[in-house]
Amino acid sequence: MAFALPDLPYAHDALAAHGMSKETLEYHHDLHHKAYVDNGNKLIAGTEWEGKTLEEIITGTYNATAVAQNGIFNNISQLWNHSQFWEMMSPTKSAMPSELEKALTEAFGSVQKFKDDFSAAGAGQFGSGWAWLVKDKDGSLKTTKTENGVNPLCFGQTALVGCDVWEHSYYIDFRNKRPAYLTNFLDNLVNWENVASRL
Ligand code: MN3
Repeated sequence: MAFALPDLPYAHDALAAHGMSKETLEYHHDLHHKAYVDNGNKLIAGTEWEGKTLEEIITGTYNATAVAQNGIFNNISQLWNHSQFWEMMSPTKSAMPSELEKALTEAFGSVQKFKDDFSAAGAGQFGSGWAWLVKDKDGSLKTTKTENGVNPLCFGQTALVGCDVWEHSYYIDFRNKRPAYLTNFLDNLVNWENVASRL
């Protein structure tokens, strides 16, 4: 069974009032995400990875030395990353569940310090990549940044929330202002109930 492009969990214009336009979601979901799905399916067809789960393919091809495996990793990890990303946002502003607020305060000192660290990770990622809040193997919460399609699964971590900092994710709405895009993501777009459910 080939992988399918998941539908957005909301309408294309549902996030427009919160800083992510219909045009961005049309390009980002319908074209960019779809391309990762189509290319990923094409690349795994007839290989040992056909029929495996996204998670198995991502962890199995991360850091692969063969060029063909790199192509599989890049596309399949981006397929997974974007499927998570849409679920991590909501058109309805949600209050942060208390268990998440408590965990962030314990790990970072305050929710605001977590947001500052997360934004700094995303702004400091040179070129394309992602900013993450992860639960590490020892259970601790950390902010990280990864390049291109690399994600927390590669390091045995759980992705709690991730923000796409490829230019295609923010250039239509924020032009070159990546820090403003990150601040808006944290303040207006994150579905904190989804994040808490990943704890
Ligand atoms: Mn993207």
